[in-house]
Amino acid sequence: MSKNENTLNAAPSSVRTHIGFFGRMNAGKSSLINALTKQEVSIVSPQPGTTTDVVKKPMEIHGIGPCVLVDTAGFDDSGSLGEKRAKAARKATMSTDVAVIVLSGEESADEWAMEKKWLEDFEKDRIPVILVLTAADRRTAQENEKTGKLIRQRLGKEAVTVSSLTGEGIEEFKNAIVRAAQEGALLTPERMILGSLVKEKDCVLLVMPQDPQAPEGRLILPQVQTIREALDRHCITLCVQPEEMEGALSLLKEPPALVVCDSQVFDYVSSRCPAGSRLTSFSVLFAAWKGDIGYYTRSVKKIDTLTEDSKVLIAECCTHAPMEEDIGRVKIPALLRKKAGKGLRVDVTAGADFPEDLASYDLVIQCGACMFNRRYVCARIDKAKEAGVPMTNYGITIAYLKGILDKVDY
Ligand SMILES: Nc1nc2c(ncn2[C@@H]2O[C@H](COP(=O)(O)OP(=O)(O)OP(=O)(O)O)[C@@H](O)[C@H]2O)c(=O)[nH]1
Ligand code: SF4
Ligand SMILES: [Mg+2]
Repeated sequence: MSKNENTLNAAPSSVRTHIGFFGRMNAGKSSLINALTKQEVSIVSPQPGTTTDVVKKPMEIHGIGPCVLVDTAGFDDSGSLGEKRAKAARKATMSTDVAVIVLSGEESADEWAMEKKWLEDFEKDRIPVILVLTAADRRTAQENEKTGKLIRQRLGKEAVTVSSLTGEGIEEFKNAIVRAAQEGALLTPERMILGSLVKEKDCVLLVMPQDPQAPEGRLILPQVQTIREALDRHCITLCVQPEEMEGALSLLKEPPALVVCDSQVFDYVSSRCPAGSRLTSFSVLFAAWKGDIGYYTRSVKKIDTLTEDSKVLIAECCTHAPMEEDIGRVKIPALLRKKAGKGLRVDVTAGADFPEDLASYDLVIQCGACMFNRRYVCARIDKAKEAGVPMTNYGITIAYLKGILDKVDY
């Protein structure tokens, strides 16, 4: 988490539009970000390969709202270190909502072959792309027009011509970002966290244990986001710890429209949930909000056919995951082994490392991905689908193993 996000007021990264800047070394990616933000976000130099790691800059763009600008290393970076950097740039595409491909114009020698491939890959993933022809100040107006025409012919798409040095075209580029973000939102409409489970004036009871594992002095992000959405949607929003659940219910004239709880206390809450209330868990809500709930619920049935010879991958998005560590590394493996046998192999990955060779797994179980955006989780799901591997997540797995999945609404 960046320092900027670490304040209570900043929008979390998971809800920000991620705008990724891609292109060859020295194309002018970092300069373009600096020109857009009017700040020294990334180091710029004439030396190819200056940006060696992904650099993220949270900012607000009028018309989009909170977003993150993601600078990457050149995708043509070669040599063993270079390949690593190019791979990191490729990884950054997983969370990209809007892709900017920066062209210096010098790639015309090989007719923008690399850019064309990247453009096609983004389009295949339904990610809106903006082509930017930069360094306009280095060419005459006529030359810019000629290069723009060649790009259009070769890539089948108009480029915005800019100069990061003089600021020419930057405003037009900003407008192109706003249009692309809106286009992206239309291509993959997001449901709200509470989906269609509630309407205005409904009562929502949130059961949230604040045990020693909970962070000191604050609520975890899924809880904060759900409370905020329930308030925005003008629901009557009650928050309790499990011990106070029955007390809260006894104060109400009618059962709440919806009860949302933490997956650890599902049994407890489910046994006390009034018949007239819908019941769900934060993890299930976030699975539906962030991922492909249909694929998750179909995939979870794979658990029934796991044996001692099977291999399961537990995939956590963070390297530091105090809340979920216990669930992913201890609880779920224990529950699976109880069902499939002690020999069941369970691998755990943490952070951005999502194995390339998913095909060797019988099932992938993803964490709640609370810190990550929908695009990132969907990119992981697409990889699993491509490899023909079932993939589900923590909340769905626990609900299924406890036999309560059919009692859960989403
Ligand atoms: N004249 C001019 N020079 C530019 C422009 N944009 C970038 N440059 C120069 O091009 C060189 C490379 O710019 P960077 O922004 O570092 O390029 P990059 O794509 O981030 O490069 P890597 O991080 O090495 O992959 C620098 O010397 C910049 O000053 C521009 O619009 N006009
Ligand atoms: S659910 Fe995933 S993203 Fe959220 S804290 Fe745990 S490991 Fe990180
Ligand atoms: Mg750079």
